[in-house]
Amino acid sequence: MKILSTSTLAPASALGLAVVLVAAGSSLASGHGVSTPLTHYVTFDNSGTPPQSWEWTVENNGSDGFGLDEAEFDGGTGDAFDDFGGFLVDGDPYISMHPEEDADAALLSEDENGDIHLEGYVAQLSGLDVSSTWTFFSETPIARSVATFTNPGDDDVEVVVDYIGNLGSDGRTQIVPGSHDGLFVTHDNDAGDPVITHAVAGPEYPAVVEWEAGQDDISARYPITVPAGATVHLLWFVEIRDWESANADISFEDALEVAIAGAEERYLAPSAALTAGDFDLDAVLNWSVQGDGDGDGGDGGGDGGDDDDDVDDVDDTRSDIETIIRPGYTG
Ligand SMILES: [Ca+2]
Ligand SMILES: [Ca+2]
Ligand SMILES: [Ca+2]
Ligand SMILES: [Ca+2]
Repeated sequence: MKILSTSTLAPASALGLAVVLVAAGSSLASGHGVSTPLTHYVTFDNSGTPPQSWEWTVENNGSDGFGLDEAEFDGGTGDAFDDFGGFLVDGDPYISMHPEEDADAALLSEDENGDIHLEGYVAQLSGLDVSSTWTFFSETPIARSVATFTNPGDDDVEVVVDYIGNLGSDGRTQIVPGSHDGLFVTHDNDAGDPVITHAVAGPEYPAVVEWEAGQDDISARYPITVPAGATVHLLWFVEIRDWESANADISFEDALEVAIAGAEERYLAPSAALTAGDFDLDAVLNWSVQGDGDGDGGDGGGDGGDDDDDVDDVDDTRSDIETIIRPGYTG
């Protein structure tokens, strides 16, 4: 059972899971997105064992784009981010604005799994129709963003997309590389912020990671080509992990170890559950997620189950992907 509220944290349900949405003036309709103003708070309250609740805050972060303002565990570690996970197209931030009201807003919906989606409104950037959808999973503190680029024109369009963000770990930031450069874990060296898993590209799309201790900015760069008339996507995951709190009986060191192991398990080949959504998996440029599972579970939007045959229109652009993560990004 999901409990929705526009004001305060709802009590945990008998089934142990509740989700609370806090956004002034918003309401939630099942099956259809409803426009909601930003800043938007998405809180999941899981009263399982151990009980845990966490909150994501989403907004238009100015020059850092439509992304996370913050994420934290109730009664646990906090300050995961200081504006994070937005993206730039040729240097211009993607911002979600209500088309008529010219105000910060996004479309809010909840799916049958209790996962929450915040779909940004389309903006025109570099000749492309650009949007972004954030998904917050109800079972695990994982956020996914899917950027969508549609080329309405008659000529191919080449752009550079920068996924950017700043971490709450500030000057204590440490990075632990995963098995490939699109996968890594960041932490604040035992100072009280959540351990964060970042997945910015699949193993088939090796990234160049550069990092210096003490830098808390992340940027991953994707030069992409959007063929005339085509739609392509970039996909990113970020996961927060609590440690040594009232609801997390795990040491910092163990949390870090679990985060690294979990990163390999979850994001080398993301599951159908993690990639479900109303977008074409075959058109994802920075991950090989088509053919995931048995071929029909990877797309909850109903248009991905039969797409394994039509990858040709975007496959050529994949070789253009080069991911660079560099410290010291200043926006
Ligand atoms: Ca902010
Ligand atoms: Ca913060
Ligand atoms: Ca901090
Ligand atoms: Ca910071």
